[in-house]
Amino acid sequence: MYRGMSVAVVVPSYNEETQISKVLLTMPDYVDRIVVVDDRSRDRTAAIVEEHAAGDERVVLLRHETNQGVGAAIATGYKWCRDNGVNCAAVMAGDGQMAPEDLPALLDPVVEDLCDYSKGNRLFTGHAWKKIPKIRYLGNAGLSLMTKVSSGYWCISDSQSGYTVINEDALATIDWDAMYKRYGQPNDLLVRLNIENFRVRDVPIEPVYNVGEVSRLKIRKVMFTIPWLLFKMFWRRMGEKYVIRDFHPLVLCYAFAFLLLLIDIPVTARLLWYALTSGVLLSTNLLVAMFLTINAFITGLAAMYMDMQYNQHLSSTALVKRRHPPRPAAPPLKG
Ligand SMILES: Nc1nc2c(ncn2[C@@H]2O[C@H](COP(=O)(O)OP(=O)(O)OP(=O)(O)O)[C@@H](O)[C@H]2O)c(=O)[nH]1
Ligand SMILES: [Mg+2]
Repeated sequence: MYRGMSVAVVVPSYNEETQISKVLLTMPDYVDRIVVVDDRSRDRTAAIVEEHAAGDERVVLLRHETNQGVGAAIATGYKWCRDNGVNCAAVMAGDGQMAPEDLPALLDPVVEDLCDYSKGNRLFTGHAWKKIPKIRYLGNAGLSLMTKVSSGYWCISDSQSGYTVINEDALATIDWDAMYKRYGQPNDLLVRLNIENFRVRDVPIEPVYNVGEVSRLKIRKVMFTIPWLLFKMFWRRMGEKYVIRDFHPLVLCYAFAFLLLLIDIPVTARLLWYALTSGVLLSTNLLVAMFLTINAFITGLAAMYMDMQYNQHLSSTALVKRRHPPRPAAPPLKG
């Protein structure tokens, strides 16, 4: 129990035989359940977890029959938490890159009902640039920017951080089977949370690297798959939030800006082609390209501004409490 709330930590694990013991042994005492999801590891991960479970009754081992990806492993853990009456579910990777000392700071805003989902942000610390491998830092910064646009959580960054805490309301609401199954899971979840108007907060945490972890993240792959996921989820959010559940003209502005951009690309390409191959600057073509670019830019900015205003209360640092009736004391966990 942490401040009167039951806490489970979901630990997605794939081939973590060298790391998993440390994660389990350093788990704070106030954690009620440690839900390790073995994603069909080919090494001794599951056997090691079973050994720990024999001596620590908090450890629950769930096993996937086939490897499904980190997002799917988290979804399995979340469903267990939802079905077993957990109040707050944290995620800590099985590779030991999440410092247990940071967990109270992530739990506090959720326990105090200041937000529904808190996530670690490794970019706040002054030494993030030195501690995080450069290519990861830059990739993360780019994806964070795209995730702001896609998710509507404009005050949130370090979108790739997997150190998070979610409350029971959100656990019960999100369709975990539909969540993205691989590395884009944190991005996908942020968009889903925004569609449901859940409050999200960033909490500064320490970046942890070189603790024996082996990252299987392939940058060349995720630099295409995650932006594509974000693009699709963006339009889904627009449709769900501003057309189906509510209406806001910002969706028209975004659609118009996108359409203008689509026309602008071949027009500008034609202009450049003529300029480079024959040295001729086609004046009508130039005017049309300028008109399209400026209008797409202004309309896009206006849409962003309206989206920011609409969602500000959901990720502002001055989050307000929801007016829930007082919570009853947490019942004993089922699992
Ligand atoms: N790569 C990978 N990890 C998985 C899978 N299923 C579960 N995991 C776990 O997901 C966690 C995160 O995976 P990592 O590959 O370290 O990715 P990351 O920590 O987000 O990224 P890095 O900053 O590169 O370490 C680890 O605890 C893995 O054991 C899977 O199918 N593939
Ligand atoms: Mg890792």
